[in-house]
Formats: sequence, structure tokens, C-alpha cells
Amino acid sequence: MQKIIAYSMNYKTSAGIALCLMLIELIVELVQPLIMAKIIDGGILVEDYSTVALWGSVLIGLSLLAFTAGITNSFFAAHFSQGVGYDLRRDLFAKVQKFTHENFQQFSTPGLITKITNDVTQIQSLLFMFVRIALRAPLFIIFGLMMAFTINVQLTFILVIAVPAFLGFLFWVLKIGVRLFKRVQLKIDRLNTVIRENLTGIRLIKGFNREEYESDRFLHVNKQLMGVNKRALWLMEVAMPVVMLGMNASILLILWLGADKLSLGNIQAGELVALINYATRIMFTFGLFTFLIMIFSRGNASAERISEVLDVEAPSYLEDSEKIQQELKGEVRFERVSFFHSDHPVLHNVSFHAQPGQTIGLLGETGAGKTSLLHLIPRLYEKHSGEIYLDDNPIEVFDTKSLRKQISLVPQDVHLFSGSVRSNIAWGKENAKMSEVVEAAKQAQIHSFIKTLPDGYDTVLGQKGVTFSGGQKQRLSIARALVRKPKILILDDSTSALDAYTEMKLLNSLKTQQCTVFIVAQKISSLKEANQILLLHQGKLIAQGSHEELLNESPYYREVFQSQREDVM
Ligand code: M5T
Ligand code: MG
Repeated sequence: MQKIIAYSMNYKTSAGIALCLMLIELIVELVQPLIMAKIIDGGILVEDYSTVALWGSVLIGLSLLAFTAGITNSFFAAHFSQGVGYDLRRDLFAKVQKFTHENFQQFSTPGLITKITNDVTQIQSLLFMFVRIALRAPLFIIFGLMMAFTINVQLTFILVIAVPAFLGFLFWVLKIGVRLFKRVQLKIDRLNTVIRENLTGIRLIKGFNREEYESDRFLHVNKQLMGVNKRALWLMEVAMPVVMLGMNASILLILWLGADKLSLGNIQAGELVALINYATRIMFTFGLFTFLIMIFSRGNASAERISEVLDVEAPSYLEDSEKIQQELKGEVRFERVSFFHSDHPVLHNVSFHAQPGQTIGLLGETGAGKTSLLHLIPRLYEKHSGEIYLDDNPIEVFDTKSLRKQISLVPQDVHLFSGSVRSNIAWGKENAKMSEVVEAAKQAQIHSFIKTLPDGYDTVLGQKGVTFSGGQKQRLSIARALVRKPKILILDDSTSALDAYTEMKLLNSLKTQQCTVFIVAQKISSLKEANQILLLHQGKLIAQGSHEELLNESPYYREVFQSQREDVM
């Protein structure tokens, strides 16, 4: 909650105005019973109609004032709550963008989505209600009691005992509520996970006839969500009638004792009416309290979840602006580099040297560590020991942003964005010109295909039935990587879906680029032309050299080569 208070301080004027307006509404509500008492005792009962008219008009005037204050309050309350929500979403998003690989492992993706959307909405409702009505509840109870005291001390004692007892009860409910609503948010995370998996894997699900199984999985989570939600709501709903019952009993007691006093002439009828009026209003304020407690429980659970994300410390190496921003030539040198995923060793003492403009092939069985090795170059992972040099400088001295600007990574899992073909390619470089987009598409061997699309480069992905095949997607993401004219290009198994002819044309066009190319491939034919091939086996570099050198020196390489030739024959 502290975080939310800090964010709220940016809107203290709006929040302050809203609170003042709420106070006006409250004061009007508090004096209303007193004026009514005056109308009854000083007007109606003594048949003095000018007093009735006078206090009657004061009552109308005050009601209008409260009405205007209420409307204006909503306006400021909306500005305040929406503003804080906007800031929270902005900062959550910015924080998530700075997350490292390790940070992402800490949070689930659907969980992060729930936090940025639903949890922030809960906070917004909480803040809105807070400046709209929250203070009314406690203040009305306190002032209501004080006013009641001015009317009759003895009778008010009944309320003085009843009210704190019920308040204690409601705080107990609040404690359980926070726990339950935290579970509700966790179930929403789970629901989002299942929906996401179903939507992204829909073809797989249909292909395996697993619709029913998936529906059951979804219904199960949905049911769990309904279960905790119902329990939370039930708790709130039971709390309310319990309090109402108790308060009604207190009012009855006041009436009973009040009637005695009235017959003895110790209290006036109007005063008793005012007293009952305060007691009834306090009772309804308790109703409001229960509602607020529900919103507060939810908001508090959400605030904790949001803070978990905002409290993540961004690694300092990503933010150091004093580091060098020089242009790279493209030389990459690994010296005894080792790397772990958590405690799991992935790379052991890997050393190699790539000259600018060279093509380096990476070969190795699945899980050998190829992707991990390549991700160390743009510092998507941090190495654990050894040194990585770029143009003779240790990688740590470079400003990460400028470093990444000169390295293009085509990840193993192709990712396209919503939008047009053109925007997907131009995404690779800020303000890329159309000519640059076309040039990159030509180099990636995708230009002629784009030309056949209904709207060419302006074709929107996913519309008019335009979807891309695996190989087309790969080439599109290669074009995106080429448009920024990188000094280091990393193709992580990015040509696996291409036919041999297209792949050869692509590799030939890459040779004309002034950049160092790292290329992972399963087929030796894709790597034959590379200046060096790194052969990885269980995280160790077991052989390195050109195709011919490896054929002579490495039995393992020869074996792989033989098996692939047999495949062809
Ligand atoms: C190398 C493990 C993985 C494998 C080894 C990304 C990732 C990997 N690993 C983790 O424990 N946690 C992680 O987050 O690291 O993985 P790789 O570098 O992805 O292997 P590869 O690229 O050679 O394999 P492939 O299948 O892409 O050819 O043991 O479990
Ligand atoms: Mg890989």
C-alpha cells in the first residue's frame, strides 16, 4: 500500500479537492437530522409555520450544495484514480521491459498481464471509492456519535458500546478478505494462463482432438475462481446482515428507553427522532463500511502483487550511461566462458575467435548450449566466468543499448507483431525508409513473395486470410534483422524451414554484408561455407575449424556428416 500512497501523492491536489467536497457532503448529512429536529420541535409541534419555512429552505439549500459537491467530487475522484492507474501501468510496463531472463522466470507471463490490467483496475476502484466515500464512513460514525451525544448522553451510550464492537468484527472480516482476494487474483492468473495456452495452441489442440480435455481444464480453473470469489463475497454478504441485526437491536433499545424518557418529559419528541435518525444513518454507514472493506481487501491484495513487480531491482549494467558507445567492427572473442542457467551448468570453458566479417557456424545436438552461447553476445544472459571481448574490449565496458543496436538477433522462435509486412520489417530500425525495407526483404529472399500479396508491403498480417508459412516467417524476421545493417548477425536456427535452394541464395546474399554472422543449423550443408564451425557437445566446444578441417579432425563431425549424406541419398 505504501507504493500506492506514493503514487497518489502525484495527484494530491485532485485527491485533496475531492476529499474537501466529500467533507461538505458529510457535513450536510450530519446537520440534516438537527434541522429536522428544529422543524419538528420548533415548527410543526408548536404550529409555527414560518420556522418550518425558514429551516425547510435551509434544508433544501444544503441538499443542493451537497448535490453539487457530490458531482464535482466524482470528477476529481475520477481524475485522481485514473491518473494513478495510468502511472502504475506505465511504470509496471517500463519495469517489465527492463526485466532480465532471470526476472521473467520469477513471474509468469499471464500473471504479469493480470497485474498490469486487472490488479491496477482494483487499485483504481479503491482510490476512486476512497476519495468518493471512504472517509465518510469513519467520519460519519465519529461525528454522528458526537452529535448524538449533544442530544442525549445516556441513550448515546448504547451506540458507544455497539459501534466499536461491530467495527472490531468488520476488521476481522477485512483480514480474512485480503487473504481470500489474493487467492482470487491468483486464480485469475491461472485462468489467463489456460486461455493463453488455448488460444496460441488452438491448432495443436484440434489436431490432437483435445478440445474436450482443454475445455475441462478451463472449466476446472473457472470453477475454482468462482469458488474463491463466492467465498469472498459470501463473507462480505454475511458480515453485512450481522451488523445490521446488531444495529437494529441497538436502535430498538434506544426507542424503548427513549419512550420512557419521553413519557417522563426528559427528552423531546424531535430529539428522539434525531437520535434515531443518527443511529439509523450510522447503521447504513456500516453497510457502506462492509462494501468498502471488500474493495479495500481486493485493492490491498492487488497492491501487494503490483509492488512485487515494481520492487524488482533492474541490473545496474543495463543502465550505465558512462560506458562506451563505439561502433563495432564485429570481432568476437570468447575466452574460457562458462555459463549456468540457475544452478544448471550449460557452457564450460568455451573459447573461440571470430574475425570481423566472418561466418561462424554452430553445430551440436539439441540442448548443447547453442542458443545460450549466442544470447551472451547481446548480453541477454550474463556469463558466469571467463571473458567475452568485442573488438578487444571486454563486453562489460559497452553501453548495452548501443551494443544491442549493432547486433541483430533472429531468435529460434519466430515472433511477428500485429501490423503490416512493412511495419514488421521496419520494426528492426527506427525510422527505416521504404527503400531500406525493400533492400532487406530482397536480401532475406522474401521480396518476391511479398510482391504477390494482395496489398504488397502494406498487407496486414492475419487479415484477408494472409498467414505466413514457417519459412516465410523466418525470412521475414531475417529481413527485420538485416534492415538495421548490423555488425553482428545471429541466426539461431533461422533457416531450418527453408528449402535448400532458397537457403543457399540467402547465405550467398549474407556474404555481401559487412557483418560477422553466427549461424546455428542442424544441416551441415548450411554451414559448409562458414569460415569456422563450432561443434558443441553438452556445453563443451569439442571441435572447431572449417568444414574440411573438421572432416579430417573430428570423428563426431564425420559421423554427423555421414548420417546426413545418407539421408540425402
Ligand atoms: C542449453 C538449459 C536447457 C539445456 C541447456 C533457455 C534455457 C535453457 N536451459 C535452462 O536450464 N534454462 C533456460 O532458460 O540449457 O539450452 P540451449 O542453449 O537452449 O540449447 P540449444 O540451443 O543448443 O538447443 P536447441 O534445442 O535449440 O538445438 O539443457 O535445458
Ligand atoms: Mg537453441
